[in-house]
Amino acid sequence: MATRHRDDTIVAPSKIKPVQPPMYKVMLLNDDYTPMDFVVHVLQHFFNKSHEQATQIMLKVHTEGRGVCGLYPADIAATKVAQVTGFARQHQHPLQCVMEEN
Ligand code: TYC
Repeated sequence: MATRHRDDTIVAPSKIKPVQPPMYKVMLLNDDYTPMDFVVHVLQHFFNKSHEQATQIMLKVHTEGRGVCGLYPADIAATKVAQVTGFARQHQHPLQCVMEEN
């Protein structure tokens, strides 16, 4: 619908469709050494999951090999990957966090 401004300027509706940025899945990969409670903590702290959601995702990764933690634009996904990887290495865990175009 056209918008009439206070000075009577009429602005036609834009025909430009907003382009959605490409989204990336941030995923955790399973390994044999990272403690389960550490993975649950990571999911709560970096991906804002409840303890219950985090536990479900952790168990999915543990049994299926990988699991999605969230869907983000490229720059935010890359930041999550770097933060999780850095946090895991600080604690001497081999946990792998990767991103993949959706
Ligand atoms: N497999 C690990 C264990 O048995 C737990 C684990 C879950 C590790 C998820 C990584 O992304 C992961 N301690």
